[in-house]
Amino acid sequence: GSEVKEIETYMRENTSNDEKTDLFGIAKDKNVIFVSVESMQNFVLDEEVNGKEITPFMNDLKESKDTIFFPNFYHQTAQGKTSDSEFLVENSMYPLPRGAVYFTHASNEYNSLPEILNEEDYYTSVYHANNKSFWNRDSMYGNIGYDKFFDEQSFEENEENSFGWGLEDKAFFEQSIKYLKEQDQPFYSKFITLTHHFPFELPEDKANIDKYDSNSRTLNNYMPTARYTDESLEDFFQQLKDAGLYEDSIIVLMGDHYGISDFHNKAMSQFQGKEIDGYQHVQNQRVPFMIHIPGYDKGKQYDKITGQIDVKPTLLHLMGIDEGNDLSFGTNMFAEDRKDFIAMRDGSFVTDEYVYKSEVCYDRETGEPIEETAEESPCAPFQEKVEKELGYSDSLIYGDLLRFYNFDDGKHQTKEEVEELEKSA
Ligand code: GP9
Ligand code: MN
Repeated sequence: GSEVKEIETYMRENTSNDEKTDLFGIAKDKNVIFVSVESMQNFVLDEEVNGKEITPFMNDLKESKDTIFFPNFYHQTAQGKTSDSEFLVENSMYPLPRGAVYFTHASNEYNSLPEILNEEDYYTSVYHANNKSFWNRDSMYGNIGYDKFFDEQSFEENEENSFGWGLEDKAFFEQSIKYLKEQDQPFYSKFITLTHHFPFELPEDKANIDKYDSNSRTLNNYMPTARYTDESLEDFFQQLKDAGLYEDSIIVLMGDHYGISDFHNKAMSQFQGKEIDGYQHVQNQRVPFMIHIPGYDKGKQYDKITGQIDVKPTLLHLMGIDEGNDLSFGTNMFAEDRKDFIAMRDGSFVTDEYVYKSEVCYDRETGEPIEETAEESPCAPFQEKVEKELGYSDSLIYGDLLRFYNFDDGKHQTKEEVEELEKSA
């Protein structure tokens, strides 16, 4: 009881989201189409292989007058990979330091995005052409209130349209439209792509750019599959227009996590033309995050630091839904007054001025390590805050502490009261 009180107080003081900006409610009553783009990292944006753009569609989309783009948006996932990114977005809590929270704590009490949206009369669904129990999604989705999961059984796979992990993204989007059209509106629908996944294999006749040429087969393969998925997104936008769904929707694109690990640093350093030290490693954890609002016309790029932890309060803000008694570790990306760090699950972090990784504090602007002096490192105060926040998130999950907090009235419940409620339910 007292622990959840302490954590709630911390969240109210450091990560509350009641500031209203001009964008509050801009997506009110619109459909939200959220696309989780498998393994997509920012380092391919605006880059080429043999004179051909890797991601021409996303390159244009981020510059569109109808798009808000956050180039300094970081993934914050750990071993739970895609499922960790889903957990971050749905709950604005951190995934666990070990294991996948989707497996280990799927029946906890949460106040997840789909549950909040259901109360606001949204229809909520997930589209993903994989086995429904992968990452224990079927259990978790049921617990956090999705109305429907269109898993691989909703799709038709054949020799032509599947390889590697299964149904290819182009067929996945194309086949989804018929279901999407039938959904009650407004809806919140999450799409999880799959083709651009390790080991990034693609039949040659589906590749429209060359592989990269380095000592890493993985990085080499990464380029044509990134291009393939970029093309599938372009097709999807067109399909949404053709189906008459585009105008009444906002479309959010987010990379779920890195696809290129540190094993490929040599090849990455060749591609990026710089050494991959701790600083560059952290910078490479940036993944695409764009909010496309048809007809918005005031699109721009926000350079501030943001992360997956911030997505839930940001979406609720755009949808015009008050924070009320909700709790989150993230802060609305549009707010002036925001928490001043983005924490990674391994304890590294980014602030306006610093990047911290493996006990080195780097100047964020120059990428140079800050000279050791007798004085305390400027990263030290942030290090403490990051540890505290990650620890609080872990405590909530390990102890299933949100059971003791009533999201309807913001009051705390004793163990006895919770047991009474559970009995009567
Ligand atoms: C599997 C897909 C990929 O369903 O989400 O999982 P990942 O390996 O990226 O976590
Ligand atoms: Mn993934």
